[in-house]
Amino acid sequence: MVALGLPDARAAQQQEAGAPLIVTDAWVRATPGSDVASAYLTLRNVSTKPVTLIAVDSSVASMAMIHETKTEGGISRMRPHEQLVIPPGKTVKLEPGGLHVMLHGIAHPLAPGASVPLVLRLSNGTSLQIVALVRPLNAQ
Ligand SMILES: [Cu+2]
Repeated sequence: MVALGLPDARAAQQQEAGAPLIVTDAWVRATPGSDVASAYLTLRNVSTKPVTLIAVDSSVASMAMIHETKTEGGISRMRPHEQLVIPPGKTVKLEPGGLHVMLHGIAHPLAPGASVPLVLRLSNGTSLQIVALVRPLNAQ
């Protein structure tokens, strides 16, 4: 399990041994004056079966959803992305301009350097607890 509150990006990589997913580079964009934030992470499926991410929770947000940003006709829109399937041996990146975890109803502003706990719920009934680090508003 994860030791929450570690002031280090490596905290995001601490998880149960034998988990089918390796999560790296988990971060959240700082939210000055907003109760909504985007979280980004890299998911690598190290198992031999597809892994399906069905939901995300965070104790700092009242709701978290997987979103996808798509640009159509020059207009950028976000849509809920119900399930995220990571094929065996593949890596899926949630990054700015594409897939992300939308955190809604954030109780306190997230300042750069803060830690955000995330729980990734998988379709096999297991979940992964990770920690994302808050990066400045202009982080890429
Ligand atoms: Cu979004």
